[in-house]
Amino acid sequence: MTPPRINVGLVGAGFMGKAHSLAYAAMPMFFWPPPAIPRRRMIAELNEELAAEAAERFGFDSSTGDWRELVESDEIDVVDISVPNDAHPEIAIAAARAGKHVICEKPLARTAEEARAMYEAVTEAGVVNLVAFSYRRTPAVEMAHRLIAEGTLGEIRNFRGTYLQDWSNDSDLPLSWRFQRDVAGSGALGDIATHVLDIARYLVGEIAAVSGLLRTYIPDRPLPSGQSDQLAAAEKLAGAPRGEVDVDDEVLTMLRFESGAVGSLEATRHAHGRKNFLTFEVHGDAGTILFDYERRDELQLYLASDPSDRSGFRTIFTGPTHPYGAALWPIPALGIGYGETKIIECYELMRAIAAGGSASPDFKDGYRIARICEAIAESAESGEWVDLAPVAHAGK
Ligand code: SOE
Repeated sequence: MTPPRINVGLVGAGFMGKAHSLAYAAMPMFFWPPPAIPRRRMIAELNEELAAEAAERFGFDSSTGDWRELVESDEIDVVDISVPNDAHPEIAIAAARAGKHVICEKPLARTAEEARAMYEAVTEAGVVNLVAFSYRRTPAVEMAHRLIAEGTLGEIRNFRGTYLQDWSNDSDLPLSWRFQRDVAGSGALGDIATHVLDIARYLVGEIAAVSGLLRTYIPDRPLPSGQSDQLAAAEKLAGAPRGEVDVDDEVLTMLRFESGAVGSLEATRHAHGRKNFLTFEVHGDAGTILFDYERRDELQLYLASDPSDRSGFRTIFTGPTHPYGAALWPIPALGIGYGETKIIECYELMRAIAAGGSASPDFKDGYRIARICEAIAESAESGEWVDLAPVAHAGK
């Protein structure tokens, strides 16, 4: 059977554009025969010149300086949104209305209201939709999901998650879009805590209530050059003028799950020494698992049933016998990278499209996570717990 070709239109050629382009090119090399072969058909960027260069670099057949041309093109089957958060709703809703399947980088949107409109548009159009929370694709994380689903840990009691980075510590780092509410929607909350929320929901289930805390450590930053030159000229200021940081640098929250389990989550981009420290620890009444993304080929498992004189955490190195392992590398602990998690994400997207099915996490998940984030911010403001009502199905 010749796998179907699926024409991809990618909007954005930055950090995520690179990761997604790699995934479209490499996926069939790993998953053969693939459910479908993604074709890098068209790429869009801010202008024709940037787009043409990106097409050359990332191997796309054509390019445009206007994402609307890409969304409207009959040649495109799936639209990939890899641009800053404020552009997600307009592109996703236009793509859905044009009958295109949609993959969107996380967080889905700046607000729950925007995320809801995106969820409704893809539901109405009946297109496949996926939010790019790719850390759950790590084989060790998928193995954790399998162990929990099989009951190996027994009844789940507690989820403890972290996502710690330190790249924001330099107070002279410019005021990029990630520090501006207008563009990003929030700071560490939307940018990295959402990754942990996705994994918490995937491993333990739906979150029913939160009690949050937010902090901003660096209240202002130098304006990016374009803006600073105009301002400096206008105000004849010595040195770079600074702009206000109106988002959080750190978020902590307690969690209550619908299952009765409890949990906690911490995320910051200000933890000196922590680079991409996404971790979780899950306690059940029969055992515990630990995962640390900085040691992503490993999963730590403790079983309470082990005899006391030989009980302890065992290290499971992921390899060919683990989730997605047969398609990846033939030797355990050979080293899974960020690229492979995006390749697996691409495989799942193509599988859903080829089967006419649905992908996960989808826009409903993205909307739910946006609501959880708003509840955390609301709770941080009031100092009270905030309950979350179940998500009503779109269109209802
Ligand atoms: C920055 O914090 C960032 O690039 C996030 O935006 C990504 O989602 C994460 O995967 C790596 O760190």
